[in-house]
Amino acid sequence: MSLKLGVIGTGAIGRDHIRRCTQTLLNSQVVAVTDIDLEQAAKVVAELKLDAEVYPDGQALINSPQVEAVLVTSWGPSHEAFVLAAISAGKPVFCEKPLAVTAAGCRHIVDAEMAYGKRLVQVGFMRPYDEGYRALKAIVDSGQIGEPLMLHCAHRNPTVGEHYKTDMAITDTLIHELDVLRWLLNDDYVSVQVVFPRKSSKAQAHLRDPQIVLLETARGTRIDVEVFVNCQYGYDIQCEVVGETGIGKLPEPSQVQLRSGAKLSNAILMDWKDRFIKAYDVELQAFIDGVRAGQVAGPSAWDGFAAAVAADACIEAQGSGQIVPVSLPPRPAFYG
Ligand code: NAI
Ligand code: ISE
Repeated sequence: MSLKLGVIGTGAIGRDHIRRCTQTLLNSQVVAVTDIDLEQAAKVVAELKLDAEVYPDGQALINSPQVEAVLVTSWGPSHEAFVLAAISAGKPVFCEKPLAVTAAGCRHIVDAEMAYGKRLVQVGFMRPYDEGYRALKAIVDSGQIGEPLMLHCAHRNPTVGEHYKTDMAITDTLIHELDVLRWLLNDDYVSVQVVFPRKSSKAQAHLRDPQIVLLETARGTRIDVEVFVNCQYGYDIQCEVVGETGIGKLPEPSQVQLRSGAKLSNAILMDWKDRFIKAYDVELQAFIDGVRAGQVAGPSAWDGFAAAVAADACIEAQGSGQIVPVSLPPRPAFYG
């Protein structure tokens, strides 16, 4: 039997996840959708030829007996309330990042899930499902490059809209690195600092871009992440791990190498949807399979909380320019 899904938010990623659940993945069916823009929700149902009902709001969708599991793909500030409502209804919920926009919001979800007594929440951190990051982690875990000492990373977008503010470089963009690098190193952050290089003339007037985030982990590994969201040339994710005896680097997405017009070139992707397309497929299939098997796994509410604690410290560091401690409480046994 297919898992009956309800989707809250039919914007860019909501639509993309609905498409993959109905056209690419196995054992799922989208039976319910909603959006604050109900016309848009209805349009998505028509365009993707779904046999799905449009619900008036997220709460009604979560409470519907037709819906067995929920995908939350609305704007970040609405996530906390929808995830808490799904937990109250005892329904598994896949929530896009960020789990909540503050660490306090994520903590509410962690507490509610622990009180429920069983994992219901998977956070949409897809990079741990990416083949390249998995291959890099296998190298780090094998000890082949010795202990990781330093990481040099970059998260670059061609451009962003006027709505994008300086703090979103942390909550919307860096949040992926805050999750995947903890997972890659099996370590937690203890401090952060944010420095601002010369501003790009291509950046929006109100936006400080680029930024460099400096992280230190409990084992003393130092990480620099360049966040540059108006780099113009492409969507480019870089991660290099410098170990004691060698260096491991995230592979480039596979592209045809082109010899033409007296040039040797590789295309660079422009869109995050294409860069991580397989990882999104694998993470959502894992959620569907996990729910059907009665065991939700993957990035947990605790991982969402840990990333948010570091994100809160980064926002403080953006304002102060100082080194800010990251104080993550011990992981509860509930989260393994
Ligand atoms: P978007 O703006 O294209 O779509 C969001 C949709 O949610 C809009 O249609 C909006 O009307 C709807 N919405 C907002 N509040 C709502 C509410 N209370 N109830 C119902 N619908 C509501 O945004 P996008 O890019 O699709 O992002 C959505 C979420 O997914 C964000 O949290 C974002 O950070 C995350 N995201 C994650 C990605 C990833 O790589 N894992 C990639 C892109 C987005
Ligand atoms: C977007 O919201 C995402 O989550 C993408 O994965 C990210 O790389 C991009 O920079 C964000 O805007």
